[in-house]
Amino acid sequence: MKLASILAVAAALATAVVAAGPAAAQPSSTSVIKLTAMSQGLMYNTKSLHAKAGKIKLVFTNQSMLQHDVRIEIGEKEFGGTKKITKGTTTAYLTLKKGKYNFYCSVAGHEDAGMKGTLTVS
Ligand SMILES: [Cu+2]
Repeated sequence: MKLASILAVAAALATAVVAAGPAAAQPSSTSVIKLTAMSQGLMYNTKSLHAKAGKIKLVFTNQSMLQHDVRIEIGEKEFGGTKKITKGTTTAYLTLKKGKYNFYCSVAGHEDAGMKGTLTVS
């Protein structure tokens, strides 16, 4: 093989290596929503949450010594939510389509006391 041919092959190989380089990082499509139950009173820190349709990470912080959770529903249809916790943070994953959902605390009496709001998924 002549030197010119060897160089041509080497150049082709170098190009191939560059082209095969590391794949672009997958963009994360999970939207994160955060909700906090206040330390005093039966209330969350907001009445309205927004998320993008698809996979949703729900991060719930309970600042109270009282037990709370967050459940997601439309009417009486449940779409999931967190477990009940006292002071601390817990995470739940949901997969939701576009729509208007209600979030609420499932501990007896808490929803009626005001622990509820609207989750808009768009
Ligand atoms: Cu509660």
